[in-house]
Amino acid sequence: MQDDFELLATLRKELEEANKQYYGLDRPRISDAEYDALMQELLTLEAKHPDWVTPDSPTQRVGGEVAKEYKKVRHLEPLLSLDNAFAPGDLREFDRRVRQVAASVDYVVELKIDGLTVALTYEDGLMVRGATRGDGSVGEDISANVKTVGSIPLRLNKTVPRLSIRGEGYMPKASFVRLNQEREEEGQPTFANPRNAAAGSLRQLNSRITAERKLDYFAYQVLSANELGLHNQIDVLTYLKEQGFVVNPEYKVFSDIEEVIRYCEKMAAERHHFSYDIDGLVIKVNEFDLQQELGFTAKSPRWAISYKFPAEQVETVVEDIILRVGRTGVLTPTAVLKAVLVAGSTVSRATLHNLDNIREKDIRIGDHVLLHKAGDVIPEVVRVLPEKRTGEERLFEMPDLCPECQSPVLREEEEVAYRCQSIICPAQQREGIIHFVSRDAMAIDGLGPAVVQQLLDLELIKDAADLYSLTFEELIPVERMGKKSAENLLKAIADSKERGLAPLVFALGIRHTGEKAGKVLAQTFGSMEKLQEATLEDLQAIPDIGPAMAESLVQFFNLESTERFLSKLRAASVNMTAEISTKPQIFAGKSIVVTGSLERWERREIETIIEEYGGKAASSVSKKTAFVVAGEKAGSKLEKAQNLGVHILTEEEFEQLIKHS
Ligand code: 3BD
Repeated sequence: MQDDFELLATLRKELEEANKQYYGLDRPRISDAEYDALMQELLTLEAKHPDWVTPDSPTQRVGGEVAKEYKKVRHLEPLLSLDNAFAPGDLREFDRRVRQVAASVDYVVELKIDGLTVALTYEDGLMVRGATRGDGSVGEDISANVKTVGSIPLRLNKTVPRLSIRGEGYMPKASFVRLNQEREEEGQPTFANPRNAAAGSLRQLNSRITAERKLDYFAYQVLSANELGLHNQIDVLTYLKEQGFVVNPEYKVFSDIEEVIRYCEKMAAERHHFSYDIDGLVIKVNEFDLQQELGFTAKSPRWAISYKFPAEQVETVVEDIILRVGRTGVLTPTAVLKAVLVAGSTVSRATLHNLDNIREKDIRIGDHVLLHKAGDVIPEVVRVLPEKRTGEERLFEMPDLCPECQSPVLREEEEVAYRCQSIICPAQQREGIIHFVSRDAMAIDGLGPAVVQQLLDLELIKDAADLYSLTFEELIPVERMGKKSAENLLKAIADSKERGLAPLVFALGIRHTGEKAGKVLAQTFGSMEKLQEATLEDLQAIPDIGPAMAESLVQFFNLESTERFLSKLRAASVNMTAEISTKPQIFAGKSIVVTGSLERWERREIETIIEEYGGKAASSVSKKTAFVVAGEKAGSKLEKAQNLGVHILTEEEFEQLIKHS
């Protein structure tokens, strides 16, 4: 009992620490896989002792609560709107009105994140509610979903009786791109931009889906800030950071509107460089006293204004519509465009998603269209310019046969996608191999789409399993493959054999079975054999596995081609077990830093050893470092360890330690 309780506390601390590092400036010291393993352990422990579950436990972030509908909640204070400025002149006008009240003024300029307002309430230091904006007075209670957002603290660093926060929930561009890719592969409709994707995710009735969507949050407002001894917006941002919120770091203070304008223009030019969408900046009078004096119009403060970037849309011509065949056989229509510059890069292709989208927007070959980038990344046709039609434009039709293998193409019920029905379609096989080697799957570096295509063309491989029998001599004739890159590629292929079961299950590209599912299945079954033997009932009994996924898993493992493929992997001694370390966990909970050049091990090897024995291989020395292993020519890290009084081991000493454990 006592042991369990101590373990529980340790696990929570580690997870909270990792989470803080992830959202703070530090690089996380533990990997995603280690994070998942700790989380799993904590979940198991809490299942054993349900009365130990607290509202701020990291497990409360994994989601799982399924609501039928959202409760309405009245905001303590209504959410305000903002006046818009579209040109420097509008900002000078705003400044003039402010200066009628005060001769000197400081402005805080913040990026305007293109997400959605989320209001948070904390009581006695704990998050008790998250709500959407709604109509400004009444929003929806989305607490279960908000808890899955890692950058929102479940507990404040300093307890106060009550705290109301406002900020912007958003989806980073990378998450958006990935989500849409997955949805396109699955034949589901895609989101138009990260804001819609974030809104859709936050309004999920099943909070586990929200948890998978990787949302983020920037806080910018505190209600009743005066009562907390805060006197201006800079105080607010500082306070929010102290309390554990993430504040967008790009804010600046200026006392001259011309400086504000210059900063706005600078940010407008750099708007595409951020990892999240911004649609402008917000300019706020810093001092609360002056804010109060300026007051409000009907619904927006006179002390703040938003400077909106013009929407970036450019005109171009759809020269052709071609089809791309994806890994799951989905045919995605793509527009071939007259090349244009948009949102910082030249674009000559745009996904048209599916036939419904083409028909809805009535896009025809030869049309003049307006183009933008969804989430600043994905080129997309906004609308057609019908006034520019000549009558020469041609309607696009889905073919009856796959353009790559001439097998029948069918649209499945309740799907927007058309799929090639063949299971031996070369395009599907190529895309399947590209997926197999991708970063979250088998992580084989140096094997891009072009090389995969060549390996197929040269008949060096027929499927991904053939990669494991490639030789150096075979690789040399591949275009642009030097000796060094051939060696590196072979090493990467060999290394991938030890990726373990979870990435391998994901790499197989089973329908509905994503990266997360790979982890769950690996955790549950421990080996490919066990997973292959699982019945539909076994799979449906797993909380994270939905009926569609269970169905497609059984189908997949019943295929003779699956058995053949897995046998080839087995023959190549690809590890098909979930790694369970058999080593004594002597470094459990310890953070160890390796520095200098070593004689006995490669850097990666010693780090693996540390992890096998339960420790964390950290990159920087702090008071929390258990010890440092120092090799030849160790520099500043060794010095820091000496200064902090951290224990220092030689390579020999480290070796003795593990030998005698
Ligand atoms: C941001 C109001 C004030 C507290 C009112 C000054 C209008 C969306 O990054 N500050 C920000 C951001 C939004 C803000 C304020 N600071 N209001 C701010 C904001 N850094 N996006 N907004 N909003 C939030 C809105 N949203 C939907 C419909 C109508 N208005």
